[in-house]
Amino acid sequence: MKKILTLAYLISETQVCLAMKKRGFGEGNWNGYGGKLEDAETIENATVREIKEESGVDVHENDLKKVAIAEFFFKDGKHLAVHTFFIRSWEGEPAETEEMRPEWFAFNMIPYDKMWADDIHWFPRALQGEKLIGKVWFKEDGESIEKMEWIQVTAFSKTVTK
Ligand code: 8OG
Repeated sequence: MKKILTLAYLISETQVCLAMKKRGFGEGNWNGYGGKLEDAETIENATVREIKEESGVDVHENDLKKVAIAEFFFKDGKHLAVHTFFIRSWEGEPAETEEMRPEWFAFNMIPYDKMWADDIHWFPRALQGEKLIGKVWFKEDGESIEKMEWIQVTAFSKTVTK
C-alpha cells in the first residue's frame, strides 16, 4: 500500500539547511525534514509538525511551497509518495535533535554523494524553480536506482493530496 510522507527544506538566498539523519530509515544521509502522516493530519499539518519536532523551527502552512511529489518503489513492496516543500520563511534556528543534526550548505556544495541516490536528479532542478513529479524504482539493495522518470509540471493538482 502507498504511504504518504512529507519532506521539507529550509532555504535561504544561497544555502539550504540539510540535516544528518542519526537513526532509522535513511540513517547516514543528509536530508530535509519530514516523515509519515499521523491520523487525521493533512500533508501540510504533518510537514509543519515534523519540522518542529526534528529542528525546533516554527513554520506557517502558508509558507510551504510544494516543489515535488516523488513516488518511491522498493523491491520489498514498500511504496512511498513523498510530498516535498521548500520553505523560505520561518521562525527560529534549526537545532540538533535526537533524530537530526542540521548544517547549512551553499547550493554549489550540496553533498549529493551522502544523500539519497535520487536527490541529485531532482533537487538541483527544484532549486532552479521547476515543479516535478517523479517515480523512482530502487534495486534489491534499497539504495541504488533501477529506473526513474521525472516530469516537470506547471502546478500540482489539488486532488492529488493523499
Ligand atoms: O519517518 P521517516 O524518517 O522514516 O521518514 C523518511 C523521510 O525520508 C521522509 O521525510 C521522506 C524522506 N525520503 C524517503 N525517500 C527519500 C528519497 O529518496 N530522497 C529524499 N530526499 N528523501 C526521501 O523516504
